[in-house]
Amino acid sequence: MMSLSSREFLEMPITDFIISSEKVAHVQMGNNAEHALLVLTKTGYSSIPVLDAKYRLHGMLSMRMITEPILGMDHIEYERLTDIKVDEIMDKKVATLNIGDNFQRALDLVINHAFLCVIDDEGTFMGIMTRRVILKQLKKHIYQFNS
Ligand code: 2BA
Repeated sequence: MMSLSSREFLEMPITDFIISSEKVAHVQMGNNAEHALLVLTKTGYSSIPVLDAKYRLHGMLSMRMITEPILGMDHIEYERLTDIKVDEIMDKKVATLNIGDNFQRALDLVINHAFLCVIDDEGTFMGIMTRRVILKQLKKHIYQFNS
């Protein structure tokens, strides 16, 4: 990366730092909680996006949202997993970036979120921006002044 002032750094477009949608593990609206549990367990991610067939973003799903509704009084009711749809348990309030946003907005939001979903003007899911990628770029930028 060429030498950038902090202002130029913060104004960089986010487009080059997005993990594109085809590489992002996700579940689809209508999938049941058993399938979602499998995806979360097999990929190892703690939280993943919920998309529809047209790749529009609808929510976010984490392990706790799956286990919480099946916790009975004295045992875990695993058999209920197939009856629960991800759309019933997902978090619909999702922090998003627009594809046209700059690095500053990503930096502001990533303090409270491990990753941010990136959407276009039609609400189509383009991918995610992770805390790891943002910190890596921030580190590069800080070190250019110390080396
Ligand atoms: P977590 O799943 O809680 O993961 C926290 C960090 O642990 C990740 O940070 C990454 O450094 C590492 N990690 C976890 N699972 C991994 C795996 N299967 N392969 C490689 N590294 C893994 P970040 O890379 O900054 O990701 C932040 C969050 O973004 C993740 O939180 C996850 O919720 C989401 N995420 C990242 N990549 C994803 C992908 N390809 N598909 C779906 N979600 C993803």
